[in-house]
Parts: sequence; C-alpha cells; structure tokens
Amino acid sequence: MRYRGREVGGEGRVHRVMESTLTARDRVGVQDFVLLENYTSEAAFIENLRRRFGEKLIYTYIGSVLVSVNPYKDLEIYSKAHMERYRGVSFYEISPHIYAVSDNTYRAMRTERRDQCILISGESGAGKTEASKKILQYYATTCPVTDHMSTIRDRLLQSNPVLEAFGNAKTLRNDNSSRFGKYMDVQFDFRGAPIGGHILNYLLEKSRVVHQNHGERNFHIFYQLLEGGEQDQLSKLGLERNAQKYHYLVKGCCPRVSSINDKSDWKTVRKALTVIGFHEEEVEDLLNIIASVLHLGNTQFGEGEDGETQITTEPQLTYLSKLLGVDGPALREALTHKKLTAKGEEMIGPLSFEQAVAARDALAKAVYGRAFTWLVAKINQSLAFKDEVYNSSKGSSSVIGLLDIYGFEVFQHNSFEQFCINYCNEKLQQLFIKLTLKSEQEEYEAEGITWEPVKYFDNKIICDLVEEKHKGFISILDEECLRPGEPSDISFLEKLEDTLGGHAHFVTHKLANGKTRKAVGREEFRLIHYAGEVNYTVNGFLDKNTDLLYRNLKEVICQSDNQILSQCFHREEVTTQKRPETAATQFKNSLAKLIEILMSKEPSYVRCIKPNDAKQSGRFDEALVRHQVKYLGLMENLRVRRAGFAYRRRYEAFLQRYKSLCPGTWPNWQGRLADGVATLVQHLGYKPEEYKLGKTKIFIRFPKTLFTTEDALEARRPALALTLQTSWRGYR
Ligand code: AD9
Ligand code: MG
Repeated sequence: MRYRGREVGGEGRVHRVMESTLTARDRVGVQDFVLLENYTSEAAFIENLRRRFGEKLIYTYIGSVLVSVNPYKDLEIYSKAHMERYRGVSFYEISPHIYAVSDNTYRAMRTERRDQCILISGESGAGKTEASKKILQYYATTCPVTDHMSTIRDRLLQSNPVLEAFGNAKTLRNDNSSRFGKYMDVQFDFRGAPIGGHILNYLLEKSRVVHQNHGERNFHIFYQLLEGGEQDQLSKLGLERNAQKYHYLVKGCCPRVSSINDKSDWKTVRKALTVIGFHEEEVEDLLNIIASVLHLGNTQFGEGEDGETQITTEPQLTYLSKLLGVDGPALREALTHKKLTAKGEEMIGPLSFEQAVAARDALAKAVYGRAFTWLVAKINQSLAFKDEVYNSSKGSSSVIGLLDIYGFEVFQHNSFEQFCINYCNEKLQQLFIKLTLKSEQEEYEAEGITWEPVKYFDNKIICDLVEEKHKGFISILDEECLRPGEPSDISFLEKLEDTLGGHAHFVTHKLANGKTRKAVGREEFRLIHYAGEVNYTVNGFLDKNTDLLYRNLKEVICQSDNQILSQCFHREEVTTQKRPETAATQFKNSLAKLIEILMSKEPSYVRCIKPNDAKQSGRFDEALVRHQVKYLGLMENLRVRRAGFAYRRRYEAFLQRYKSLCPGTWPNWQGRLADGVATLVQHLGYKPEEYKLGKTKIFIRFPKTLFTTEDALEARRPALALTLQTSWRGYR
C-alpha cells in the first residue's frame, strides 16, 4: 500500500526469502498485521501483539505504520550495529524497527526530494519521546557529517536533555512525562547531512509550577538544581539542598523518584547547555529565574495591623528582588496590591489574602512559562541553518519533522490542560484519517483502479464541537472570559449547556439522559472523544484560559535587569489596551498551523502502545492494550489497508522478483513492463478477480495469492535465493 506516494511494507512471506537476516524468533506471529488471516478480528490482532511482545518483539507493522509496544526495559536493540543493519534496507527485508521507519523516511526524502514527517502518537507513557530520540540518534549516527555539521548534530542531540529538564516531570503515568508538545524539524542538505533544526513548542502545562497532584513532581529542573548544583551556586541563589523546604516542590509528596538520578541529570543538562552555546551569563539568568520561582513559592502572606494583606517572609522578598532583578519595594507593592482603572483614573487597591496568593502563583507560572519559551527560541537560534557556514544552498535542503506531542490523557480529575491535550489528539486523529484515506484514493485514482471506500468513524464532529466559530466550545469559553459582570466557571458551564446541549458528544449532569453510562458531577461536563469518554471539572477553566497577570506585577517585571526576563516581558503589554489572546485560542491557532505544516509533508506513523499501567517490563494487560488499539484506530487502519488491495508492487520490482517462475519472462523480459507482468501472472494462473494492473503497478487483492507465488519461488531455492537477495534490494 502506498501512503501518500510511498510504497512500503506488507510483503508478507517475502520475508521468507530474505530470511538470512531473520531468525525464527523474529517471525513469531506476523510482523505485518496485513498478513493476519483473520484481519477483522480484534482478538487476533491483540494476540499477535501479545505473542510478539512475549518474545520481546515490540515492533509490528500495519503496512507502513509502525506499532510499538513499550518494553519498559533496555532491549539492546539500538546499538550502532543495529543501525547499520537497517541502512538502505526495505521494510520487508528485515524485522520491524523504529530504525526502518527512520531509514525509509530518510531515503524517501533523498530520492523523492519531498519533505517528510514522522508522527508519533500514543498515550502518556507509551514511548513517544523515546521513539523520537531513537530516530534522532539514528540520523545523528548514520548521516554523513563534516566537522562543521558535527556541531549542529551535537546540538540537535543535546537539545533533548535541556528541554526535558525544563518541560518534563514525573506524573502518575510516566516518570519522564513531556508536559509540552514538541514538533522538531531536522533540516538536511542535498548530500543528506543534517545542517539545522527548528523546534515548535506547544502549551506547556504551567499549572504544574505551583501545584502537583499526589504522587507527581514539579518540572525536573528544580530537583536537578537542588541535588546537583554546587554549594556556592546554591548559596548565591539563596537555596538549600533540600526539596522538602520548597512549597512548590512538595505538593505531590514525591521529591524523589527511583528511576531518576537528579544529580547526574543536572550534570548532563549543564553540559548540554554549553554544547548548545549558552553563555555563562545566560545560564546564570536562567538559574536566577528557577530559584526565584522557588522563593515565590515560599513567599507567605498574612494580615497587617491595618487589616491589609502583607508579605510575612522578608528574606524571600530580598532574594526575589535580587534574583528577578527588580526593585524590592515595587515588587512588595505589586504582590499585595492591584491597579484598577475607574472612570479614567488609576487607583491602587489592596489584594485579599486569596488574591495575593493567586497573584504570586500567577507570577511564578508566567515567569517559568516565558523562560521556557525563551529557552526554545534560544535553542532554535543555535540550531538555525547558517548558509555561510555550510556554503550550500538553502533551496536544495529538505526536512524531516518529528512530532512528539502529549497523548490522550484521562485522570481522576481532568482540567483545562487535559481538555487541550485531548483536543490536540482529536486534531491529529483527524489528520490521520484525512491523510491515510486520501492517500488511498489518490493512489487508486492515479493508477486508474476503482475501489470501495471503507467505513470509519470520522471525528470531525468532535473537532467542530470544540473549535467552531461562535458556537464551538472555545468560542463560548472566550466569550464568557470577556463578559462584563461576574463570569464564573459555573456560569460558563450553564452557557455550554445552553449552546451545546443537543450535541451527541457533549453531556452534563443536567443533560445526561442515557447518552453515557458513567455519572457526571454537577461541576463537570463530559466530552465523548473518539478515544473514549472524559469528564472534565469546570473549575479553573476561566482563569487558566484568561491566564492574566495583574498589570502592576507585569510593570515591575518589565523593568527587570535579568536579560531573559526583559526579553520575555515587554512594555507594550502594559500600555496596550488590546486583550491578549486567550490560552485556548492561542492553542487552537498554533494547532491549526501545525496541521498545515504536517499536511505539506509526507507522513509516516509510529503508534505507541503502553502494555501496563505499572511501568513494568514483561506485563501485557490485554484490556489496557485493547483500549489503545481501539482509540488509535488500528483496526480501521488495517481494514483500510486490506479493503482494496493488500499488496501493490511496481512492475519492474514484481518482474524482477518472480520472472524466474515463467519461461516467457526468464531470464529477461524485453517488452513493455506491463505486458511482462501480464504474461507472468497468466502463467502463474492468477484469476481476474485476484489482481488488477494499474498504470505502473500490479495490485493484488488477497495475501493468499502472493503466498502461493512465494511458495513457488521458495520451491526453487536455494539456487535462486542468492541472486534474488542481491537483486531484490533497493526496490521499493
Ligand atoms: V508522555 O505522553 O510524554 O507522558 P511518552 O513520551 O509516550 O509519554 P516515554 O517515551 O517518555 O513516553 O516513555 C516512558 C518510559 O518508558 C521511558 O522513560 C522508558 O523508561 C520506557 N520506554 C519507552 N520506550 C522504550 C523503549 N523503546 N525501550 C525501553 C522504553 N524503554
Ligand atoms: Mg513524552
């Protein structure tokens, strides 16, 4: 099957001829689901995954799509020797591997001169980030590089530990969970050498800075600095080497994680920052920001004699003013007062205790969030393609994009963040549907073949529910955030009920009338996602969407002499009357751009599956896997692939492989390729309903037809095997 112009995989027993590279263990089950006899059976699908997983075979194809099951242990299949094995080899010649996808994508980019992307999806802890790192390592190791380029290569690799330190955290699902979405373009020159990169980041889960659920941690960098930072460095920052001392680090009661070594990770991050090209002053500014977040967390409020809220922790304030590079008294005022404009006049009013705590937390989130954005921009500068350095034309370069974005997420309590993450997954599913089905249509059309489309659930209805102008979820949310009066999370919920009440995928307590099985709380709404039902608590939606920082706090930070902060907070923000875009709208727009980028490239897919919830190796929880198989749409994927023609092969490749089976085509066919294939299949006794001849390819409907031909070929071995092994290589 071709996905968007590329022919890959699905060659079934062709493996048997190439078996010099495959052992008996490699062939447990089928290594391409297309070969399953009972391909519509979910049970057979899962049994195949389970059997292979039991043999530590974590990779299986559905045609060109790679399904990967997280082994939760080092399988020693990622060495340089493994990489070499996959170089220049087609899917069907060797056992499935992430390196096969990496290599095929790379070769497609080189030969077709088209930008590629690899979309990695799956739920939290399924192995997306690990997969993306493996792909990057593959390119870094196998692509040609000169001395100049080795700098870029190293920076590409080192960007990972830095971004993970600042953007990943221990959650209940994953000890190293990415709390931001990441799309990375790796740029290659005409020789196929990596010459640059660019990262787009999506919606960092900033709320984690001030709050963590039980059993979870804040972002890794805080613990790394405390564990690994040198003593005089910590003293300068006013920090103690004890995470327990910091309110922002103890909310989840989980400062240490057995799978994480914060001390050595700190060393890795420090080194990486240097490789990427951070100046010492920049690192210092960055650490000042990290430390100031911790001091903010320990800043306490109390009631003064006049009844007004005041700061009760003086030392914190002193450190804050030093580390943030701002005026102490101005900061004190801004943390306890707000500026109001009434009838054109500015007035200063005191904050209540709760408001002061909220203002403090908002500042911590804003400072951290913007520093993260700055970090990505800084890494991008250092990865930027520099024409003069490489002395090559930018026009002739191509890119491979890697998308590692948060997977579908369902917790006990789901909030604004889960809503955004799950909406993002709806969009990606929509893209997957469009691209795989579209590519099928295109291929059949291009080859002049008619086919019956497969039925599938189109989740466009859910995307529309969220993003439609005026009456979609995000529009209603924005409207409520802007409404004068006293909008609240509950009034927002009521608006949702009024507007979306009749929608098949939206349910609230009031509306639950048999549409769903589980209960919906009074402060909840439920979205029926393509991947399953999720209840969201409406509390906090308005605040998180508005994401406002009091104006006087912004004014203070704008004057910071911390270089990073002064680049992140601009004076115009304070002076402009324009309201900033809400968080949901920003996210919606950046997702739309992402989809546009992905649509312009040729996609490959890696679908990651998590085998159990205990992060344990060797455990395969069937119910959990079944759920993922369902919502990743793998059965539909397989059906689509099998609906038309299970196999297709370019005429020259087909002839080359099977010509020995027909006296008319052996040893060499001299006429038109199509005529040669027609002669060959007639001789082999193919029935008209079993195959079709397109413009450049033969399409074979059932795997069985090809099996029989393969058997015939095998019967002629070993005399032929050697010739074939060499001549078959390189055909796609
Ligand atoms: V999340 O949506 O960012 O929370 P990911 O990214 O899907 O999630 P991740 O790649 O971080 O999951 O994998 C989770 C853990 O599983 C890793 O820290 C490894 O311990 C483990 N893992 C994942 N893939 C592999 C693998 N191919 N081999 C060995 C693996 N271990
Ligand atoms: Mg991840």
